[in-house]
Amino acid sequence: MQSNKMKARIKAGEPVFGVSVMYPSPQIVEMIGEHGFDWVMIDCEHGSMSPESAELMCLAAERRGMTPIVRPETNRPEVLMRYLDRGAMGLQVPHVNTKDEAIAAVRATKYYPLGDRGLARGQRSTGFGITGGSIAGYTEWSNRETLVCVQIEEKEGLGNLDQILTVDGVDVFFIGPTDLSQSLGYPGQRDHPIVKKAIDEAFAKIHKAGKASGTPGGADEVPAHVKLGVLYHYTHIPTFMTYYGRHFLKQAGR
Ligand code: 3PY
Ligand code: MG
Repeated sequence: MQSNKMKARIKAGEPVFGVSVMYPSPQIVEMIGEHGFDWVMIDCEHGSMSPESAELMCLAAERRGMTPIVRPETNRPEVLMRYLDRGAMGLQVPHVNTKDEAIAAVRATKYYPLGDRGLARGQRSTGFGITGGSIAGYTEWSNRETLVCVQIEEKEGLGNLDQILTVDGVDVFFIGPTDLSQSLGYPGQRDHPIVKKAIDEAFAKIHKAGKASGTPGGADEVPAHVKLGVLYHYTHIPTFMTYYGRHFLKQAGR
């Protein structure tokens, strides 16, 4: 059973860099690994992912030494378990708006005594039960190594941030600028002064509480995020394509 290198780095206060993929492709995950990224976010909330594809992409991430984190479509125990059992080493849970919702995400991710994730023997995450290790050893390992990230991306979540920050077992408090901009009444305008102020204040609160923060960002934004102390970063596959596609066509004279 492997250790979660990405979680260890965040705990040590070091930034980690990943790429989100919302299309079913283990090969794209492998290419991301060849670039040297720390982790991959397998996005089952948006895009066209199936649980079967997510499982193969978890395998591809492991094969290339990256941590597979899945974003489930919703914060429900049976959905979270579906990805953990298939090999996700952590979950990035969308639209967490209250303390109770954050507690529910932790409890669905962890086994006794930290939670009540459904326990079984034969799935990938237990090594299919083949090596015959103790169940107690497995649950301790899983509770220790599995990462929980909650997304604060609505006005309601921002309003409840102080309470959400008190929840034990959350490793990363993530600010989702796109949904937040919509929830604040400025869809897609993450640089609108009102949206920016809300995001800056949220980061300040998270850091003041001594907790790790996360947010997505492209190459132009990541230096400022690192400087601010954000630890959990990712960019998107379409961003890779946009940059090089534009560059190529410009070079070609279009
Ligand atoms: C958002 O910005 O809404 C996100 O969910 C980030 O991926
Ligand atoms: Mg979102």
